[in-house]
Amino acid sequence: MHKLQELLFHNKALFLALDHGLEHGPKDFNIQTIDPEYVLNLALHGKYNAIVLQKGLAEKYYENFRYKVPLILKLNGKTNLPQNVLPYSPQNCSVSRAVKLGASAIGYTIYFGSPYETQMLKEFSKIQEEARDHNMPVVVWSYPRGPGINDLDTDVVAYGARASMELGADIIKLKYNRNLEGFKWIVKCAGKARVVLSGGPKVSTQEFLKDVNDIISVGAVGVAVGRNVWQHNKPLEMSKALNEIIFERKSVDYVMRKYKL
Ligand code: FBP
Repeated sequence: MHKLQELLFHNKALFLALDHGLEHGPKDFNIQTIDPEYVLNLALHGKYNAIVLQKGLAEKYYENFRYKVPLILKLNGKTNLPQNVLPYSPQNCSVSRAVKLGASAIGYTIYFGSPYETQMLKEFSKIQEEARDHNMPVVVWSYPRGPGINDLDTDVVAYGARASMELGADIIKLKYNRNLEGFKWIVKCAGKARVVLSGGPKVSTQEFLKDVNDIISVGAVGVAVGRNVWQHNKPLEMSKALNEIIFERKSVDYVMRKYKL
């Protein structure tokens, strides 16, 4: 059984996200992480369930990792240049292209509550059905966003989780507002879809590992993380620590001591 399919049975997930060049621009990277091969090697040696890439990175860098690290191909994306702050993330790749590139799952961001929601839901419904035809899991970046939306309000996050599940997501990537009771409800709202934490901007090691540990304790299956790992000064140790917290349920104190984080 494929590693990513396995996760749907074992309920544990550790994904490494590398789509920031498009979403945020190269400012998130340093001289090492600007090289996608460096981050792909981290995904391999850090034993991630999958790497998240946009089409162009997959075309140019994924071939050597194809049978080693499963790929979640992101099918939409946008820049955050000042003129482009509108919450619409257009599709830039098809499911059949994702299959050709060796993807094991596809990813799509939905900005629930955005003035472009209708357009995005139309795109997504087609993608979701095509993914079903190819037997590929569907990962939704559930990011409520737009005028008047507080994307960290528990009810708003829960609405996004429920809507994603009802629209056919298998895995839902969402933000955590550090309200653990609220997160328990969010996981319930996602039903049989699995919930993974979206990493967010870099915070202290202890804060991040605690967040991961907390959300797992209330039913999330893991994390889809980018900056909190590859911006860390010990990214491999951080990956090992995450592995032990998620897959072995080791404590935060234990892994921090073990890996000198
Ligand atoms: P991080 O762990 O670095 O936050 O990555 C998760 C992610 O969803 C990326 O996949 C994506 O590029 C980025 O965050 C989008 O974040 P935002 O839209 O909040 O700027």
